[in-house]
Amino acid sequence: MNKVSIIGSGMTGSTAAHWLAERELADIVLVDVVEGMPQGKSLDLQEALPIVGKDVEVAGSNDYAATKGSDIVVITAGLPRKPGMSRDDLLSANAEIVGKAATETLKYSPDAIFVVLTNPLDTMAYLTMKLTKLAPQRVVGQAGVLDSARMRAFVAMETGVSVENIHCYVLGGHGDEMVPLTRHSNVAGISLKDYLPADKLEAIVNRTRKGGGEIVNLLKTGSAYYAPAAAVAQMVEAILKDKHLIVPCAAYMQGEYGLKDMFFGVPVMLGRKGAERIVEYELDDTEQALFQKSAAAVKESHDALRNLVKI
Ligand code: TXD
Repeated sequence: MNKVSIIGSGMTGSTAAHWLAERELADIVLVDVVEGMPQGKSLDLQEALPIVGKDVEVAGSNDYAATKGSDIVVITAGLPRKPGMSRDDLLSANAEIVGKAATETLKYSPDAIFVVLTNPLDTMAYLTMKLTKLAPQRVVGQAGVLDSARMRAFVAMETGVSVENIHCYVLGGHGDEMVPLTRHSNVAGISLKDYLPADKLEAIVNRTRKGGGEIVNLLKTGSAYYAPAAAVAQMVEAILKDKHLIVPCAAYMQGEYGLKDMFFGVPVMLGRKGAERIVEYELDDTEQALFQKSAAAVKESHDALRNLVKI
C-alpha cells in the first residue's frame, strides 16, 4: 500500500485525509504539534472506514518518525488567514513551520514527492525546495486545482451545465493577482469567451480571484478546506497512479513562460516522478501582461522570504 503523510492535521490536513481514505488511495499518517489531536482525528477516521468499506490504515502522531517511508508528504501545517489578512501576512510564521516540516519529513522519507499547501503558497513551495535541495520536479504546490475548481463551480452556477463539461485554467500566483484564463477555459469545448456574455464572465473572473477571501469572510475563524483538500486528493491520486494528469499547480520555473528561480502556477503534468512536465500555453498580449503582474507579486513574496531565511 502506498503511504501519504500529512503534516498539519487542522481543517485542510484532516479533510484531505478524509478524501484520500474514501478513495482508498494510501495508508495515511497525520502529524501535528497539538498533542492528541492527530491521534484522535485519525482514530475517528479509521473507525469510519468499515462503514464506507475502505481498507486503509490511518494513524496520527506528534512525531515525524511516524512518517517514515512515505511516497508523498503533504504540508498543510501553519496558520490560516483571518478576515483582513493577505496570504503574504502569514509569511514569517509559516516559513518557520514549513521549513521544519519539510526538513524533518525528508529525513524519514528521502524519496517522497512533496505537495505543499501552506500559504503564501508559491513561496512556501519555493522554501521547501530550497531547504530540502530536492530536484524541482519533487516539489509541487497546490493552488491552481483549487482556484480552477472555484471558477468551474461559478461557471456551472451561471450556465446550469454539468461541472464535468466545464474546464477552467487559473494560472499564476495564488494571490489576488492570479490569472483565470478565459480564452483557454471552455464549456464542452466552446471557449468561455464565446459561451458567456462579457459582463457575466468578468464577474466570474473577479469572484474567482477573491474566492479564498469570500470564504474567509464568511467563516471568520479560518479559511477554506473542503475544496483545497479535494484538490490534494486529486493531485495525490495523479501522482500515485502515474496518471500524467495535466492540472494547474505551482511548479519551479526554469525559463518557462520567461520566468526563472520561482514557483508559479502553470499547467503541470503530474505523474509518479512528481511535476514531470510544464505545459506552455501561447499567451496573447493581454494574458502575458496579467502573467507578468502576478509574477511580480510572487517575486516580491520570494524576496521577503530571502530576507527572512538564508536559502
Ligand atoms: O490552496 C491552498 N494552497 C490553501 C492553503 C487552501 C487552504 C489552506 N491553505 C493554507 O494551509 C492556510 O492558509 C494555512 O497556511 C494552511 C493550513 O490551513 P488550515 O485551514 O488547515 O489551518 P488549521 O486548521 O489552523 O490547521 C493548521 C494546523 C493546526 O492543526 C496546527 O496545530 C498545525 O497546522 N501546526 C503544525 N503542525 C505540525 N508542525 C508544526 N510546526 C505546526 N504548527 C502548526
